[in-house]
Amino acid sequence: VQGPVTVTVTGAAGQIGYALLFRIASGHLLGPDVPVKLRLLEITPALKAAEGTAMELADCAFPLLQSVDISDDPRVAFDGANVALLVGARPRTKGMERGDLLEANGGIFKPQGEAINAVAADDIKVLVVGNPANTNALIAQAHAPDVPAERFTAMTRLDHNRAISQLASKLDVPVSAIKKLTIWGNHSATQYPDLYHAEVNGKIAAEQVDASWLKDEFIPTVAKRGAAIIEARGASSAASAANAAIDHVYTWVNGTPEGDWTSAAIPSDGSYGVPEGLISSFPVTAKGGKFEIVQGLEIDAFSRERIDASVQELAEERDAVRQLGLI
Ligand code: NAX
Repeated sequence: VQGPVTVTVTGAAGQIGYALLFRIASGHLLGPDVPVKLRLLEITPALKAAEGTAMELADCAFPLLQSVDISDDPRVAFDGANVALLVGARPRTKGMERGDLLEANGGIFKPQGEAINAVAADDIKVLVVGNPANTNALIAQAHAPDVPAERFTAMTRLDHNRAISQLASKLDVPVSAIKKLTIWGNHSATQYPDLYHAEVNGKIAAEQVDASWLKDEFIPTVAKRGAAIIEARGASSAASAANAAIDHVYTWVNGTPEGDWTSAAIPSDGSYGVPEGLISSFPVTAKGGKFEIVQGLEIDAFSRERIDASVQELAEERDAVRQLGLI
């Protein structure tokens, strides 16, 4: 029997937080036998709302949930954390330039990185969900020099799951028939969902769809799905984002199945021409609590162009935060 795992969730009173916490507490993040201690980090004005969520968590009487603590101080909230889900971020508001957005998020992810460095457990694993997720992860990582760089990751699992679902629906197959899908690059509109290595019942997906569907429908539908959800729901993706965060961490801790891989934004080691250090999405396997980039895939000209465009955007974001002194 494993001891309790301390999980810190930032932005805990937000809509993703509300969809996420109950699933963590019921054992979906780590497994059905792993007790959990929750730490919720919120900004001061949202502490009361976080208390309300904590009351509801108590009312679920989850057998695995050992404690819930709430704080507005990162040094308290990340103390002893084994897993950190960085969900709270500063959204882009009207008239905000990219520089303003990056700077505002620097004000959040720099102190959080410092606190993780100072007080988190030695085995801390960090998933950044709050946008711009890849670059926010880079900022946090830059301020946690004592934590191995590969422990900082950003979420493209929602894009991955969206792509699987779109493909399954197009080919009228169950989602379980689809393997080896990859999201490359940034969690943004430039992301590249790759069907040239994905398999449907063991056959290459790109060979089973029209080239025009792949290029003109599939890729933009996946990339713009977030906007379509906002249009329909009147609010951004919450339960599906929480579900993807659960999937990301569960896979990281418990491994990928044989014969399959997943997508996660992790620090590049230079693979596939992605500059070392950029936190970019790759095809990854997980084993023994570590992600590894799938090696040796052939990249055709169509894919190369799209991967390069998204990676270029990541490099520009990195340069912008560097100029702002955030990394
Ligand atoms: P909400 O606005 O509902 O909640 C955000 C919460 O974060 C708020 O309660 C706020 O008080 C809190 N917060 C702000 N600054 C904080 C700080 N310094 N410390 C702790 N908490 C802080 O947003 P929600 O819909 O939950 O989305 C959260 C983030 O996820 C956004 O940045 C959003 O863009 C991002 N998303 C990322 C996705 C991905 O695939 N990577 C998809 C879904 C989502 O859009």
